[in-house]
Amino acid sequence: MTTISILGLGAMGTALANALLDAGHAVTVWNRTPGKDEALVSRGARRAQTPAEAIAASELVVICLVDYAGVETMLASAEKELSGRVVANLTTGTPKQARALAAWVEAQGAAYVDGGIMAVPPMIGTPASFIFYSGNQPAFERHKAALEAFGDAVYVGPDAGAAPLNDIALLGILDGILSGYLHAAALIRASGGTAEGFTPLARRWAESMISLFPDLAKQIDSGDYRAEGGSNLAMQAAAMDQMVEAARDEGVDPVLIEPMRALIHQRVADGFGTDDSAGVIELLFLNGR
Ligand code: FVH
Repeated sequence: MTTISILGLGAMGTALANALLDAGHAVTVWNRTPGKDEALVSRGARRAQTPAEAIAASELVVICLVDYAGVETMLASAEKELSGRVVANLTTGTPKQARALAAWVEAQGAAYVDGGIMAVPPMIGTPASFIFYSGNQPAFERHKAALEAFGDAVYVGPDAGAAPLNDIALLGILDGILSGYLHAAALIRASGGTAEGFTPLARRWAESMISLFPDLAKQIDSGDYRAEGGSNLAMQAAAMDQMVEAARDEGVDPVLIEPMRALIHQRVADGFGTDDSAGVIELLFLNGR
């Protein structure tokens, strides 16, 4: 069993620390505001008074604060203790922030691994939880078994920015699904139905649409969006006009579906009306594909 320090005992940091204790590791904890460590200490965790003390206690240092600004300030206060440690930073951030922090941490003589947590606190340590990791691969491999106490550890490459990139990509899918479901449920509620009654059908539809991802991926990677017997964009532009009109008729603001409608119309206006909808992706690349 490894000795591991956890810095940041919010909802997520506390769940991570509990998962390590469940797995039998020796755990040292630190949190900026005192008092959040009581339950963990009563389970056997050791309390550190400062970030420097927590970092000095273990080779593997797991950080989970609310943002990178906090992480940077905290690590700067413990600069001297970093040499020889492995910093696994599971704080949500951007790829750019992760790369800059990785360079700084490695310049202090420590190894940097970034993490993107694809779970909410109650899921940590269950089979439903997975975490993207990127950055220093030897350091990741050395501590992979311990990190798996949190959930499946998925390494996505040596670029420290790769974990947050995958994290925000999947969060984009979450937002899309949530937007679609809220729009649909608003329509059902506004016309007297219940979200609960409608949800089994919504789920069936969502599952069959998700099964289209591999076909969409082939089109996106090849850049060949021809609709062969499928659903062309000109037809979809007309259908989206009806969806927007129907929403207003039923007393629902179409704000969540308007952006996609605008993109589909743009793609048709650009001369791609006979293509499939995956071609809309070409309008998203700010610097070319
Ligand atoms: N909770 C969730 O559902 C999501 C799931 C996916 C991943 N996120 C990310 O995890 C990071 C931490 O989230 P959290 O849920 O633990 O957040 P809080 O419960 O609000 O706790 C925040 C902790 O951060 C500490 N903190 C904030 N600023 C500083 C700072 N300048 N210096 C030191 N520590 C700081 C805060 O300390 P305190 O307020 O208790 O003193 C908490 O320990 C986050 O990136 C999510 O996006 C969670």
